[in-house]
Amino acid sequence: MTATAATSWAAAPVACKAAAGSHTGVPGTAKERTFIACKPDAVQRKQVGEIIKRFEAKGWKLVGLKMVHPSEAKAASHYSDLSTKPFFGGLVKFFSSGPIVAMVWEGTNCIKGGRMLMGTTNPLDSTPGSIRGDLCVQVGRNIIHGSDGPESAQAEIANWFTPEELVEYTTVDEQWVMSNN
Ligand code: IDP
Ligand code: MG
Repeated sequence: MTATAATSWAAAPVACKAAAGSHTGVPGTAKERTFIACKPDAVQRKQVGEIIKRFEAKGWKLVGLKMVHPSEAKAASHYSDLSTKPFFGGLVKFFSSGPIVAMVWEGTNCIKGGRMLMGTTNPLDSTPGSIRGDLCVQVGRNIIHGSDGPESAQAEIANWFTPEELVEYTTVDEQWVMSNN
């Protein structure tokens, strides 16, 4: 029997510590962060893995994740900018109707790019290939939330995650995703 040499990757340490500085990210840089949530319909329809797969495949990095069953008050505060809309009551009831998967993703252009991956608010207008374009048909059941700009990203990350709940680490493929010529 031939002895197998120890592989260097197996022993390679992975840096993993609480994010230094602001845990809400630095918009416009590779440290940009966005808040993404799989809504209650995504959890019930078992589309959480599909959503995560698409963000991973793009090249962004998952730096925070938890399952939460939001209270009505939490749902209302998350959607407070829509409080005057006629659908606000239904939206709050729906968003607090079951568990969601709350996440923070990190990487270049993840706020705007994340919105493009999601597709437009109304799935009937969402491009095929986008998450909403491929997986849903109803605006009130559009399975995913994503921050719509740098300010909302920072506010939403702070509203859902403490600094201790987010991690800073390096993945082995990062140079292949991030390098340029
Ligand atoms: P977004 O999720 O694409 O950012 P927003 O305008 O922020 O869209 O609206 C938040 C959520 O409210 C939407 O994702 C959708 O589920 C719901 N919503 C938006 N417009 C309507 C509507 O006209 N009827 C019912 N629900 C709506
Ligand atoms: Mg929005």
